[in-house]
Amino acid sequence: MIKTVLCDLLSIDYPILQGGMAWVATAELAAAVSEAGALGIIAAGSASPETVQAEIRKVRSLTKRPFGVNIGLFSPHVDGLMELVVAERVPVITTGAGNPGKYLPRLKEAGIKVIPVVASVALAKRLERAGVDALIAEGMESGGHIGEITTMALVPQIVDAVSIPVIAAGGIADGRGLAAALALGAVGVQIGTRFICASECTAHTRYKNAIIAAGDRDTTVTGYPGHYVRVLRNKLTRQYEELIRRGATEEELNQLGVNKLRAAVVDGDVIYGSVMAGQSAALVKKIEPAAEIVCSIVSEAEEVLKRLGAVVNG
Ligand code: TUI
Repeated sequence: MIKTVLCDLLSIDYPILQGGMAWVATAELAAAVSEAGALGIIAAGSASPETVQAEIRKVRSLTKRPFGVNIGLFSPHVDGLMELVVAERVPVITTGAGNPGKYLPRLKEAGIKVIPVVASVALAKRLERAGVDALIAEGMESGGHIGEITTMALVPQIVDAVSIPVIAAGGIADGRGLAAALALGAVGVQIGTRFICASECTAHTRYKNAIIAAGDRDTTVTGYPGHYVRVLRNKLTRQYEELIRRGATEEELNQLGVNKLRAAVVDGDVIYGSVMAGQSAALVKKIEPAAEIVCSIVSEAEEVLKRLGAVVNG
């Protein structure tokens, strides 16, 4: 049994959070992950507060266990979403792609656990001072919007810089990754890509199959400093590279990405859509229930840690 302070902090059985992936992390996936004893998370993405409220109520109809909501600071609805999680008494929120500092007093007053994703030591220190409950240190192996430091290098630096619990993310898909994260000083992991391939995840089957088919070199990073996005290579990424060669402006590059994540996740357009996935895609082998993903990660991590214990003692 792997229990850490994260299990007590969030009232969960296993120290695993499901990534808050826009369009992918719906009520169905979040409820299945929470039912399995990890923390399921609904991603607000760019949805309206009304839409997210319906998702929160759906999760509550599917599970009595704790769950979270992920709010990206890029959302045009960020103020309304923060009000919504307070009104709905959501137990946990994670944030991404920015600094949630100005919302913290209101969230803490409402008793919400706040766990921002950070990609740098500087922001980790600032948010610890501002009073967040824990941090997700996300390496550039992750899918979607990423920073510039790898998980292996970032996690121990953030662990050394703060006294609050640190959760590792980026490149983790199995029990070996969980064991490694614990070795780096993290108290748990956030996993995105593997949960896309959960049976309960409503993402299009072509999206899931693209992840399963991916090999070690099949992701690429598009964007420009401050706006890097990791996706599976396809015709969209080749069009993007062509625009870069022609010296396109940031505005033209952004234009190419508009609505492309939805096209991939909802319509299954894995050719011209934005198939966000982490480097761990190559570790994902099949579509299976969220409970089996959680159980196999935990039991594999237990085996790895036992084996490593024997290496030291034997
Ligand atoms: O947020 C993510 N991953 C995402 S969001 C997303 S939707 C989107 N699509 C296209 C463009 C932009 C967004 C897809 N994937 N992960 C969490 C994360 N946060 N990764 C990196 C960061 C981050 C970066 C800078 C967090 C804070 C930060 O701080 C900047 C500052 O204000 O200091």
